[in-house]
Amino acid sequence: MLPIPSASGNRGLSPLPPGQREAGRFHRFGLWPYASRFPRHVATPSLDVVGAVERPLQLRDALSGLPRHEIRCDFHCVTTWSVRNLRWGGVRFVDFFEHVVQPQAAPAATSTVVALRGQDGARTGMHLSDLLAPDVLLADTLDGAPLGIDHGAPLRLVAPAHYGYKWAKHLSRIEFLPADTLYRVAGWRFMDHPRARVALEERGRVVPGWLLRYLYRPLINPTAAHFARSHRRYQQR
Ligand SMILES: Nc1nc2c(c(=O)[nH]1)N[C@H]1C(S)=C(S)[C@@H](COP(=O)(O)O)O[C@H]1N2
Ligand SMILES: [Mo]
Repeated sequence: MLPIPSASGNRGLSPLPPGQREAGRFHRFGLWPYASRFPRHVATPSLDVVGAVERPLQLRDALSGLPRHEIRCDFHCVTTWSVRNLRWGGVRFVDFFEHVVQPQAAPAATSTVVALRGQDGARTGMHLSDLLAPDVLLADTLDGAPLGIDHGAPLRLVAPAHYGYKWAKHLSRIEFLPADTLYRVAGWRFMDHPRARVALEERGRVVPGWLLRYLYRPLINPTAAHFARSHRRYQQR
């Protein structure tokens, strides 16, 4: 298991990024409607690779055969709460891309945007160049244990330099798109910045990041409570 240094820093080493505050716990979180949508397949991290590729893939176990890594990093939700020093395990996206996607699927060279979709139907997208950063993981463990339903089982993206809404949970499909394609997003488009870099406070489109801080903060407690309630109901089924 190879540790990867993270740009986002660990406890005590760096101040929180602009506008962020440390939360007491790692909430289950997201857009309201997704609170009660849960993945159907949790046994293995299966993943479809589609879009501008020569050969679409339906992988039963996306991480198999690839080198495993661990990373310690902070998590920053766009609504301004952060948790520090989480330990994620999985496979680097860049390794998955170079050893599986490129040889098997052969994505078009013009495809520089990747749409990410979860089993719950949540959608976002990232620049391929951001996904290829050395600290981006396809993660299946958190703090040494298998990823739970609350934090994205069976597979989620971990992208330390980007806001939490890019960390697709229950990841089930990645779609290669030409650079100028508008991928579908969960929620309203203004809420999804194409890069969403935490250090630059790219919280959303059009509306400046510092202003979104104040619009989002009142939503944190009710949203976290709603997600926790839905999760409890799911566990009691
Ligand atoms: N599939 C899926 N991925 C998702 C979401 C979601 O609702 N569904 N919410 C996003 C948002 S807005 C945040 S802040 C983080 C929250 O991750 P957590 O629930 O592990 O804290 O997941 C992101 N990834
Ligand atoms: Mo979020």
